Amino acid sequence: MNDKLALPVGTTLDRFIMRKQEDFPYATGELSQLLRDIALAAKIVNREINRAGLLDVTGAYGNQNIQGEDQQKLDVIANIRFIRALRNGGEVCAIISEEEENIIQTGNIKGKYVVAMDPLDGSSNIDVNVSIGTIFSVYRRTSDTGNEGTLEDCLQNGTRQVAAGYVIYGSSTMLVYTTGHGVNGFTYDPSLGEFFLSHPNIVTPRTGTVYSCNEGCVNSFPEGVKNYLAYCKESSYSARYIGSLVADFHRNLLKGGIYIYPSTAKSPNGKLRLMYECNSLAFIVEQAGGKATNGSQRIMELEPKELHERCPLIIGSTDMVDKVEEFLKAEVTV
Ligand code: AHM
Ligand code: MG
Repeated sequence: MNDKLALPVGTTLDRFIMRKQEDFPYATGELSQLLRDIALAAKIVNREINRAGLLDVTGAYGNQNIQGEDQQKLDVIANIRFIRALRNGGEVCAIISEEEENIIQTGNIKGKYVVAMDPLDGSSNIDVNVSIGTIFSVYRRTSDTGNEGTLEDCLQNGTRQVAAGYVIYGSSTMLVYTTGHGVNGFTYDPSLGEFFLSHPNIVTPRTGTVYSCNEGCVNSFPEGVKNYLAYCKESSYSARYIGSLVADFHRNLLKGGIYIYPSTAKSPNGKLRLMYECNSLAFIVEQAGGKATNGSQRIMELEPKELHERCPLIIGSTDMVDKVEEFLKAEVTV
């Protein structure tokens, strides 16, 4: 037999999840099912995004979310798709979403998990064919099963995540996730309708030469961040800012670099949301050997007080994040 005529297509996400489950003798398969539900929704959202320009689903929806931001039609569509997949899957009792003011009860009172998500991040890039993403975190509920999910179930700190991941809808679509045992990335093959393992065991470089932030707001950045940016320029680093967190994060994760969204005059607590964006990416970056802080505290140890709370985010290669913290400390002690 000449195997070279038909090379293997590789490991599918489903098979990978199943194999990983076998590593845990008491695993019941519920988390595996949940991850598969997310992958299914991601495929559907990927289809909607690919056809967006043809289906009149670009542009504003004509509504604002709880944060007063204009919702795009695709924000709303992605929100519906993920909620529906998780509700149908049955493993999740409650969902919190950047697009919804309150906890979404799925009706699956026996579900052991809650999910926090930003169904479509990078809204300003939706209409212009620039990469956008989905971000999610999974927590085990703390209340007893048999009842609806509670606020306490949803407001756990990032160290309690049992899984986290993102989907990047880019030049190719990828799903990257962790369950606390390293980070693995899967690339979507649209012709087969499957995600395949393409980036096993992602380890982020310890340092890098790329910094990502919205420098248009630099005048209201904290002094320590301004000083770090001056240091980046003196060091001839490259600036790369897509304005889609998932895309900027993904590039820096693979190549080394740092993403910074600090406090600004417009957003005194930063713009990004602790529960929907920061915790999930913090878990992933740490699992890949990187670091995430709000400037003085580890993101995953922040105790959330409300669903839609924001925090400054400094995330990426460990040495670079350490350097920003040094500059911020120097600012405080001067
Ligand atoms: P969104 O959740 O409303 O899409 O906002 C989050 C996005 C991030 O993806 C991105 O990094 C950031 O907002 C860009 O903000 P800015 O335009 O202020 O630089
Ligand atoms: Mg977002």
